[in-house]
Amino acid sequence: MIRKYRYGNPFPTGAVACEIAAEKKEQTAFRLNAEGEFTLALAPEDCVYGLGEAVRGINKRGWHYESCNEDDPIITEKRIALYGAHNFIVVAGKKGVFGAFFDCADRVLFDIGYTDPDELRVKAVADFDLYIVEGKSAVEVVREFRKLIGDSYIPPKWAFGFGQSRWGYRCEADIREVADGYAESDMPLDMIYLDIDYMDHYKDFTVNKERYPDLKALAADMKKRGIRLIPIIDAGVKVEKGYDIYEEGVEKGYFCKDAEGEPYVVGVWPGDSVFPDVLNPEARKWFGSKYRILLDEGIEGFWNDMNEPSIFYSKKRLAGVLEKVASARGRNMPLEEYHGILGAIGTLANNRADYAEFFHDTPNGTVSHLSVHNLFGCYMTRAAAEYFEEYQPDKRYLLFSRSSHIGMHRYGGIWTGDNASWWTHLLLNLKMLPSLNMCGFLYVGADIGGFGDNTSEDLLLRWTALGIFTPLMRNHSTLDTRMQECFRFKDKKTFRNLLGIRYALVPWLYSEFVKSATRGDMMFRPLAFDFPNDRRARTVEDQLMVGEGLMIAPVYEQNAAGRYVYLPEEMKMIRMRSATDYEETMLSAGDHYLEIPLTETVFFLRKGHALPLAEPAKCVDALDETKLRWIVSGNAAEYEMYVGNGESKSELKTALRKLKVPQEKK
Ligand code: MIG
Repeated sequence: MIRKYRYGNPFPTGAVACEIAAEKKEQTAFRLNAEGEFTLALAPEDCVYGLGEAVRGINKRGWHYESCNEDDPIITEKRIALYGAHNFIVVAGKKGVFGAFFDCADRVLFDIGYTDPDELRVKAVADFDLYIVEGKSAVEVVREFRKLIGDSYIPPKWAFGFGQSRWGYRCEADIREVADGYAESDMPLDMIYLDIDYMDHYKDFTVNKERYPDLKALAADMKKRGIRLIPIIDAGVKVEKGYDIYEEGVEKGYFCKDAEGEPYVVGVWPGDSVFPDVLNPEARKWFGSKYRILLDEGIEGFWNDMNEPSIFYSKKRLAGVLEKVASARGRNMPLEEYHGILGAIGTLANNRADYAEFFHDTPNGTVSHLSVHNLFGCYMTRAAAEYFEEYQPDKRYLLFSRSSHIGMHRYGGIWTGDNASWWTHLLLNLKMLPSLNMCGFLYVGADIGGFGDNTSEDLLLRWTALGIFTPLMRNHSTLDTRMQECFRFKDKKTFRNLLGIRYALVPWLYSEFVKSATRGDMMFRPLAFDFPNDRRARTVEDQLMVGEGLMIAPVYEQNAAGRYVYLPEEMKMIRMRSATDYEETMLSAGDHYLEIPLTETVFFLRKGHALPLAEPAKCVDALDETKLRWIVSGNAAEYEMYVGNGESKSELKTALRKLKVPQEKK
């Protein structure tokens, strides 16, 4: 059951897929306090879940959050906002369970027992719709909510393979080195990502001909080897005379404009840049159609970046700072002034005052960017998805974005941005998964091994062992860090085995993904969602339920020989050295200390469930889903599997099979 309440005259975000009428009389569990906050008393046992991409726990209690999409690569516990605006929470506890979605284009503040440990406070800074979602369980509440926001994006099946990325691959030879490195080490690979250096001077939809003389031939050659090239697209379009996309956009008025109606210029990777006005349907259509330029080169997937949108500086603000610096030249500068200059430089990037300086032409009139800031990444990704739909209605493309808003889950996935090679970020990766799924984002993953800073072999091994289970499985790192491709490390055998396990699991992962997407389920769930009456399960922050009946408990600490795992009930433990070399052991309910060496992956299967395993292959297209081995836990009769090559949308209508499962091996 969902009830809608309207407060004021909100800007339509597009988050909701089916319109429902607003209630006349307000009747929610919240109270409105003098500060305009919606408050709710929290009992000690109440848990608050949700908020998608955010720092800290699976249970969000004890901190405050703000949806205010921001590009800041230092992701620590002190952050209150990351790249996405996912304003949905589920409160579960003493008085039952319900969900609340604050559908607001502007910022929403969530104080979840931070100011007052026993109180939840939510405040939207602009007009909004509030949806109250009821259901018997958290799983049911999420299902209802997902009906409201519409079906999640389903990528092609090959996107469930493994991808290698790095900001710093310079040219075709580097790409070939990566492909060869994986092939020679007998490790599978489905995607190599092209970061901003493939472009000509960071110009969207161009290719640097010196670095990539023939992208089309390279893409075709790679595809023969089972590898797709996935280029990045940035939000900022270079200001340059003669650059067709810039000139066309200016002529048609498709870029965001300043108060005088001139294209608003900021500095991002290409230097002076302008933003396509993706909230203007015509401009959105136009920008989306540009992806065609790369589709024509044989490209089948993209990642959208810098779309908070990120601003390094605005022209105006930079001019002011440069003036200050110039005026200090040759003078004995007082230290206060020096600090003032440093401070001013520090406020150049992503300054909210700059977001107030430009405007969008929307069907609802001209609006300040500031008031719809959180929608930009969502609408940029929507631009691409809507074009793909128009161009090849039945084909599935890979598409994911850094910035997002609920609603974008229908158009693409997300990766969780600039993490670092820190053990704490391995755990954060795990914690974000259920929260993202609640908000509709199913095709998700983090930069495995860590984006910033130097990884270590053990961190990459442990992280890859978690990544095996995430739909988007990509190893990505930044400039000037240690090279991070699996084949560059000493224990190649274990990397090969880990990737082999991933590929063996692809038929299962894909099936669980599609089922979750089409049924409104979460692929990753907190233990408490599957075991609502288990008090202990509510406190588990480092294990997750995955798909039907599986549980993961990765090792996330350096030099740990293993870890404690909590089993809410008797389960089968699967200890894998490789996709074909594993042991199955029943474990009783309760706490177990398990030794888990770097060379092993351990997971658990509830009784009554079966897990199909394919023979590992060098890429997803080469997997043979007719030859399956089964791991069976207890009495399981059948398994619902989605078969097929997963390239078309229509295929899904006839791809569901009920497979008979063999008897459990004892
Ligand atoms: O300012 O394209 O999060 O994945 O490698 C940095 C370069 C821009 C940020 C993305 C990251 C990507 C990087 N980008």
